[in-house]
Amino acid sequence: MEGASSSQQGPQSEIATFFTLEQLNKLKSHFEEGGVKGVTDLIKQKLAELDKIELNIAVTGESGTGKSSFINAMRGLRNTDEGAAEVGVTETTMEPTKYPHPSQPNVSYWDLPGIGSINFPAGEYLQKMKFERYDFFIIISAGRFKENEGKLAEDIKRLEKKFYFVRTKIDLDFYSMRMGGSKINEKKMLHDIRSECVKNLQKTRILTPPVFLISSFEWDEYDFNQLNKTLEDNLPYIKKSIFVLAYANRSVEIVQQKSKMLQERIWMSATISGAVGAVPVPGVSLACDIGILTEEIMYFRKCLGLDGPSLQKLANITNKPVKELRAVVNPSLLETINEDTIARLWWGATAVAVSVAEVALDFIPVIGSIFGAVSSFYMTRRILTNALKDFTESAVKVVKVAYGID
Ligand SMILES: Nc1nc2c(ncn2[C@@H]2O[C@H](COP(=O)(O)OP(=O)(O)O)[C@@H](O)[C@H]2O)c(=O)[nH]1
Ligand SMILES: [Mg+2]
Repeated sequence: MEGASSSQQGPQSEIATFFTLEQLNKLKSHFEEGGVKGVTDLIKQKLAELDKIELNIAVTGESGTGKSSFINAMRGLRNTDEGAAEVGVTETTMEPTKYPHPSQPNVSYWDLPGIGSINFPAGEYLQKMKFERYDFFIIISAGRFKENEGKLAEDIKRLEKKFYFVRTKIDLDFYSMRMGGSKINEKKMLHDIRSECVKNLQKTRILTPPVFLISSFEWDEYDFNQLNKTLEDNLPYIKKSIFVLAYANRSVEIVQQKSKMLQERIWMSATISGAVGAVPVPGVSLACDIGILTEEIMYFRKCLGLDGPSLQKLANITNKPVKELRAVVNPSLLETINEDTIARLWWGATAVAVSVAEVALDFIPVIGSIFGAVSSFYMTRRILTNALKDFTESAVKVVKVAYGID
């Protein structure tokens, strides 16, 4: 796939962590020279950097093709939800409009006016849209892709950005076919639509256009998951992490994927915990930075969709009373997170097996052995790991109830 693979920033060249190999080596040498202090500063820097990382996704296509609906779907919103982009309106602005993700505001979708609706030459379109702002482009059509859309992709490629073609409203194709009395061979129909899209685009210099067939109303059908997976796989690791954490809880796999991403932050929080603001937590024999703990735990809750607004959104999407979803969550996880919660849930008490993923990161044993078993590093990691486990378990139950999975 051309759009996807050209000028790849190479997630493979980075090991699967927030740090590059080079940065990990730097951490090691800093530790050897400056001890814990040197390492702590580097990690604080990295956490601050992670907070600032942005992902900006451009969505372009003519009015009526389903851009607004797509932008809503990608943000886990139905068209009628609060914060949703307005649907079914003719665009009046020639400026890109920004739509931040409701719970991951660093992830934004930008609604760009279609290239056909604009009065200046195609070559200027991307300049006018401030192309450098975007991590990649999604080119939308509800029918055949046209020559100017293929040309646009050529320009995007020339500017060393990635692009993906999304053909929306596939559900309508099936509906019409059914209404017309034809017997449906789903596979063949998708194959035919795809071939036609590809054939039209191949009239330009894009020889292997990445085309995805979707319905913005059916997030589990057609190529919706494949599109997300492809976008994810083509992002550098740090951006991938916020893209993944922004997923709506559509499946058990997604919950587990998010949980794994969150797991990777734990050792960083643990390393900086204990330096300042350490207070004894009831039921935990060691002082921990309660500020770091509660902040991180609340972040887990939000990312795993167990905060109030996220649960409500999932209830809306799946037509389930929110009460039914809340009923399968450990009630303490829904309350205010503080020292009492941590003590009550025994997060500090049970031993935690260090995950294979953590051991694989060869920096961890270094840090682990320095701080030793009786340190706030160890204790913070233990509490956060246990907390994450409980939130993940509850989130899995919620998804199963919401989507009726056994
Ligand atoms: N059936 C179906 N309708 C869609 C889909 N996407 C958008 N629509 C409808 O198409 C119309 C235009 O959608 P909108 O998102 O406003 O398109 P925009 O003008 O490109 O932003 C609205 O009536 C939507 O409800 C889809 O995937 N399936
Ligand atoms: Mg619109």
